[in-house]
Amino acid sequence: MDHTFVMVKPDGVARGLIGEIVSRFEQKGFKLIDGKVITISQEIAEQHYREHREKPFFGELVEFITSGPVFAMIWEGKDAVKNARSIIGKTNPSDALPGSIRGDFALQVESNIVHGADSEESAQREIALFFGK
Ligand code: DAT
Ligand code: MG
Repeated sequence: MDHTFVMVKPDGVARGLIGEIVSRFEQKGFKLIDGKVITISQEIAEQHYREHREKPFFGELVEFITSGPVFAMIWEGKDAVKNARSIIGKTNPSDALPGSIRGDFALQVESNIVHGADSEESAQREIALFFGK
């Protein structure tokens, strides 16, 4: 079975949306393999978002993701990466369809509630980074 890495970002945790987001993954048919509340260090944040290190928003992105606790998860299911991205919705909530998590709960790209790995390779790397497995 395929696995993917997902996390509720600090804005989602602060707004009390962990249960709602977990529930949507369960309803889709995913199986929760692991999950934990953590506060991400500067070093882990920079590694996690290293593909964006040259982007103008990198500093703010790292500051945001380290600003409070996140809920990190491993989900199992068919085409896990693709199906997780689909229920999460487009990066910019303005483009995310109603019915997707970002479409229903977010307005701004800087605080779009939830992260989902974007490829098999990223999923494996992120699971190793956050769960050491
Ligand atoms: P995703 O989270 O959908 O994989 P991404 O990897 O392109 O999107 O970007 C990572 C995060 O960076 C994204 O969830 C929110 C933030 N971000 C992306 N584009 C941005 C922009 N133009 N301005 C500010 N933040 C942005
Ligand atoms: Mg991404």
